[in-house]
This record gives sequence, C-alpha cells and structure tokens, in this order.
Amino acid sequence: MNLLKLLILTLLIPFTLLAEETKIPLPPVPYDFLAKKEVQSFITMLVNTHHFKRDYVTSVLQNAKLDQETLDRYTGKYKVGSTNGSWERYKAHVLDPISLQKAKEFKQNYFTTLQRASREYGVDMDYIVGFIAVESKFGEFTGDFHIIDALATLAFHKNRMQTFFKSELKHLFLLTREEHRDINEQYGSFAGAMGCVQQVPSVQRKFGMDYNNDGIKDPWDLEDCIGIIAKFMHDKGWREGAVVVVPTNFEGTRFAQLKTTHRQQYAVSTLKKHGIQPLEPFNESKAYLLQTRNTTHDDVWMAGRNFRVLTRYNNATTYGVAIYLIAQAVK
Ligand SMILES: [Ca+2]
Repeated sequence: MNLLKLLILTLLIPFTLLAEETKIPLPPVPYDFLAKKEVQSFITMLVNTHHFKRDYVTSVLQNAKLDQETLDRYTGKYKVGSTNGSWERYKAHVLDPISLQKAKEFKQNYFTTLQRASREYGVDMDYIVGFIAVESKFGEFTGDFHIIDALATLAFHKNRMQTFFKSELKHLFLLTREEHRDINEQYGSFAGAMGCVQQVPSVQRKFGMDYNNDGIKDPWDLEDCIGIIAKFMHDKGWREGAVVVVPTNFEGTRFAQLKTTHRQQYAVSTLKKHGIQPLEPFNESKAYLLQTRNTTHDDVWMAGRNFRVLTRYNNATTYGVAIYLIAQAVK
C-alpha cells in the first residue's frame, strides 16, 4: 500500500481526539537499539542505498530512546484514531466559540497568502483554514514528542503499523539531511507527525514547501502550511466552488435505513426514493451518505466528491464535517 494512502487512512489524529486522554508522563528511557539485528540491516540499507555515513546513522540510533508511551498507542493500550466518541464531544473541542473566533482571525491575518494559494491551486480558502484549525488549532498543538525516539521505537518494536514506521524513520533521515535539520531536534506527535498540518516525514518530503519564500520548508510555519494544504487539495482533485457536504431532511433518532460511508456513493435519485433530500442546493448526481452520531440522535448528510478530498488527509467522517463547519463559519 502506498505510504501516503496509509497515512491518510489511519495515521493523522487531530489533536482534538487526544485531548481527553489523561497524559501519564512516561519519559523515554535508554535502550540498546543496536543490539537488534533488524536495526543493523536498517543501518546497512541507509548506508548502501542512500549513502549515509555508517557512523552517523549508528550514533543517532545509539542515542535514540525507547518511548513506551508512543508504543502503547499502537499496541492496543490507547484508543488511537477512534472517532467513537459522540459528535457533540468532538464538536465541543473543534467548533467551540473560541476556536471559531481564532479561525476568523487567522483568515483575516493570512488573507493575502490564502488568496494566493486559492488562486494558484484552484481551491477554496475557507477549507484551507478548516484543515489547519482541525490539525493543530493554527500551530497551537503540534506535539512535543521527540520524533527520533518515537519513530525508532515504532519502527523496531512490534505494532500494527511497524512497516509504515520503519519507512517513516528512513524518511526522517532523508528529510533532515535534505533540509539541513538536526535529526535529534525534531518534535511532533507520538506518530512522528510534525507542524501545523501534522505531516509525517514522507508527507513533508512530498508536500513540504517554502510558501513564504524565506528559504526554509518549515512544517511549523503557517504560511508554508497554507501552501502544503492547498497543493494537497489540488493534487487530490478538489474542484473549486463545488459542493462539499450538506445537511439532509432526516429528523429521526437513529439512522439505519441505508449504509452511511464516505467510500461509496449513491445516486441522488436513489436517496430521494428513500425519502432523503438535501436541505441546501446539491448539484451533483451522486452523493456520499454520511452520518454523525450524537448522544441521542444522528445527523445525516449528503456529500459531494470534494468531501472525499478532506477524508484523504484523515479518514474520518467527523474530521471532514468539522472542516466543512469551520469553512462555513469563516465564510
Ligand atoms: Ca518558509
């Protein structure tokens, strides 16, 4: 499976999903990575295929620590990437009045850059605002895990995404060499994602850019992140001005009439036969039928092809709907 796809499917967890966990301070501890045979093969691969100096890679991994907290998240001890919590709870974190006010201010303060990105990539600026809001609240929550420790731990200890993390560790070596950064001084999420839109190293290598022309592709720079997201949306097929998602006329408690998913579309005429109609203009002939789950009832939505672009970054309906709602709020 392609790495980007894997990332988009499972990895990037908006900080808001994690905010409720009680963080137990478990500092990373010294660990003998070099004693592992697979670490030695990894070093040899970096030396032979990517022309790193053996001494350098060895010393980086010798100093890397075991981060048990990050490992626990991928071995079933934490609920990672879960969107099982109620929609109200999610909304309370992402769409509270203070966050929406911040989003409006961000749009105002970065209007010129947003306008440039929107023009250059043919995407709607309000959705760029929504992405950066949900990913990091405009750079406020970008993670303070030591990335080399997190990725070395996840690359060389059994977990459900070990292959992916081994590849990301390789990309971390490549990225820091390409961008002249100290591999030991990179901080981010427990999964090695960094900056305002939480890119893992492979994504920063692919989408990272210097959108404010200061000579640095900086994942923590909000203007650079505007460029990254605009390019991502463009590359994934965003169509400017096209419908994203609209509420429907469903007013019951639980919706179980049809399967709801952002992976499969229905003909709008089929939905109509089932009594489901959009409450706002919906000018595409097919729609994804979506549901957000409140404590006592479901909201049912119809989504266009643009919605799929949002969920290519993070594969959760709530994620996409939250970005839409922020975009509406800053319009
Ligand atoms: Ca820059």
